[in-house]
Amino acid sequence: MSILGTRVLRTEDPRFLTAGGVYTADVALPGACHVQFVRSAVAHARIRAVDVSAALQAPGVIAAFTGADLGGLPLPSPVSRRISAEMAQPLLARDVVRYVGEPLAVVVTDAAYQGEDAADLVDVDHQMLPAVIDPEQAAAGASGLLFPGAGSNIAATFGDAAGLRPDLFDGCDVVVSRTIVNQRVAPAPMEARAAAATWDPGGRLTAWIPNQGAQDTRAALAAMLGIDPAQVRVITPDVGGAFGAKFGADPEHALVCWVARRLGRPARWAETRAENLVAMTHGRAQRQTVTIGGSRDGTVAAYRLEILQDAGAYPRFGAVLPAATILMAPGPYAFGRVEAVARSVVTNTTPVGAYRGAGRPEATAAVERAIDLFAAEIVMDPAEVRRKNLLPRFTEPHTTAFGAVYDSGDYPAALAKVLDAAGYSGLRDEQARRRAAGGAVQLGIGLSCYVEITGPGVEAGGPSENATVEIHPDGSATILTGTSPHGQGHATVWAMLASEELGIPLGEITMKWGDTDLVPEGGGTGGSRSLQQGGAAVQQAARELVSLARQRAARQLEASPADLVFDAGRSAFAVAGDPDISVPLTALAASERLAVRTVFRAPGPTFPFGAHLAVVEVDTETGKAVLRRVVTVDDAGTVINPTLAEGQRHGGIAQGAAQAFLEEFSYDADGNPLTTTFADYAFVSATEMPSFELADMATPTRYNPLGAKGIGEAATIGATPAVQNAIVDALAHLGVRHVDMPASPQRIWEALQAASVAGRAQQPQT
Ligand code: MCN
Repeated sequence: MSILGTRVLRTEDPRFLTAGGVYTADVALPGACHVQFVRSAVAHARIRAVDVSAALQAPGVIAAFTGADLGGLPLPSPVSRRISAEMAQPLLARDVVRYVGEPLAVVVTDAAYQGEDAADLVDVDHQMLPAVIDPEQAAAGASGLLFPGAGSNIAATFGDAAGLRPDLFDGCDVVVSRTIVNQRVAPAPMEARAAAATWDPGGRLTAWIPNQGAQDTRAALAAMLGIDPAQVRVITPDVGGAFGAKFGADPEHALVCWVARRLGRPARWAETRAENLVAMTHGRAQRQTVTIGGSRDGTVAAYRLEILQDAGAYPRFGAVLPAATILMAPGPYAFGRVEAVARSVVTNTTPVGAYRGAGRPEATAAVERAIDLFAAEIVMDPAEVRRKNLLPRFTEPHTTAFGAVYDSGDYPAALAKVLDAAGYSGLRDEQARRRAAGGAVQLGIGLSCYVEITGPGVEAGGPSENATVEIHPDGSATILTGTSPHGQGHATVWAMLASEELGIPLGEITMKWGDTDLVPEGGGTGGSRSLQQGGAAVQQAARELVSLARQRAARQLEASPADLVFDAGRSAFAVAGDPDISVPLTALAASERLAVRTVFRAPGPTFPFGAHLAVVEVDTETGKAVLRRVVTVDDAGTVINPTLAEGQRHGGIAQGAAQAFLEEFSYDADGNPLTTTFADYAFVSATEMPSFELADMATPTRYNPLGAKGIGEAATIGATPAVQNAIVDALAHLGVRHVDMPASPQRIWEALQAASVAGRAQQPQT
């Protein structure tokens, strides 16, 4: 029986549950000094002077540095060629600070606590500049420019340069338009950022950094430090979650390395939660205008998405994510005409980066809200509108208007399955009963259908990943992988894949990753790429290893390779028809090193899809929404380990639902962050979540031999609009058409008040 598709428990967990992990802050680095960042307390100001003299007198202080000390370092290059070099973030602010939390000096101490005290003594002389917080105002440029040299606050534009088509909605009976907010959220991994660094006498750096791909982190560090990547070794200790925000390296990581070199002494840093909330990149932060038009029979003829992306103070990955949102704008629908454009603007807020889904949840949120707005306008069941407009099942790749090539899909089946699993008509009956009874607590049912892109790669020839499999004479095996798990369970699944091919027990297989000296190349873990490329590479390496071993076994057994059969049960080759004449892999490994390194290359990304249904109860007197049920179909092709895939779905649903009704990183008009602790940032916990109901569906892809697509982000993408739509649906009979996220009690209450005022205004006057 195959081990693939079975519920193998995570082999990683016994260590985490007993001895505990070894995170960057736990890495022993004798003699290390501690780096404390002095961060801007104001959103936008010209720096007249940074005086570190008082800090230098404080107990334990070894040194203090400001931007002026970093003269020799190159300015980081922009994340994309589209973005003006004027908008680069110096490692320490020089002349201007542009967001609360921007590093402007460092204090180096013997002990970490001394740094916190000493940083308070650094005196910054500011000349305040107007803070630009609202992205619309930023785009208009009326309240000032963040980078006068760039001539505009618009960092990049995307979509058809010719502009919007005036005739897009011609012939539509009904056209609905609305501006909606896909709010800024904090990735909030359990482990905040950290770094530890030391230089050897030959001038080579070793840096321990929690990351999503040591090779990318090495490249980013080398670029910021102005050195050759070969001079950098990155080691990835255990990583306590990343959610997209630990790719590459941040200025803080490079500065820790720079301090270690400057002082000739190992250096380390581990940030606090409050620091993490203001200074790690944020996610989402789009304002979207959706326009949808069609006929009263429910057919959508045209859809337009206009995106205003808040990139934060310095354009990072978030500034270019609208490209992904545009690519996925039409989602799983067969709309006749689609159009999408975007502008990314800089504001005096924390830079925006990738966050679970990275551009795709925004696309799904927009189109799924648009479908519900359209359904409400034509008074049709939103499930019916979706059914009418979904692309029919396809088995050959389908190319969209924006050039995305969907590999395989059956969107109507996913919708049918979720409606069936949830008991949709029964839920609508229950809703009707509650509405008729007129109680305070009303029921809302929300749907979302999605398709997303996983494993996108920019490499010519298709996205790829490498793996090495080695068998040792003692019967154990080692896998080296270019992926970089931080909660996804690759050690378990990669071992399952190798065990299946080689017959080596899981307990005998060790996986290594995240050390650039050991695995110099690799794409890391992001975009839910790992199984379909990294896992496929492990399978390919194991198969190639069996082929190599077959040649050697044939020599030993003096047989023709074709006459040998590999018995994975015994992990041995035997002569066909004569199982007693055999040679085990271990014996072959004893006589000569038995290892294969391979690169798996996929023809392209894959497109997982699904449908989510959320049920909420909303108290129409207090505005409080409670999530009662989430039922999902998340089709990621063939599933290799259902326990891990379901774990990904659980985490994704919770994170996605949290955006809909709880989480928001917010600022006041002056750019002061208002949500810098978990007391203010409504971080989701298990108590806000019901048990999730997961229905199975698997439409394999032909883009890898596993048939697997990604599952790491899918549920985050599906859950947000389903929950938001459910909240609006609970209030629909009271005249509410939309509630922005997070649908807090206040927002819900305000929407109800506005609807009731509007309703009264429409009543005939007596
Ligand atoms: N899997 C499977 N069958 C499939 C697809 C996946 O059994 N058809 C399994 C894989 O073997 C793997 C897991 O599910 O164990 C996720 O695989 P995959 O979909 O390939 O995604 P990645 O491993 O590349 O994970 C990346 C994804 C991303 S992009 C974010 S963001 C995210 C996420 O994973 N961040 C996470 N999940 C996270 N989970 C944790 N605990 N922490 C994070 O920071």
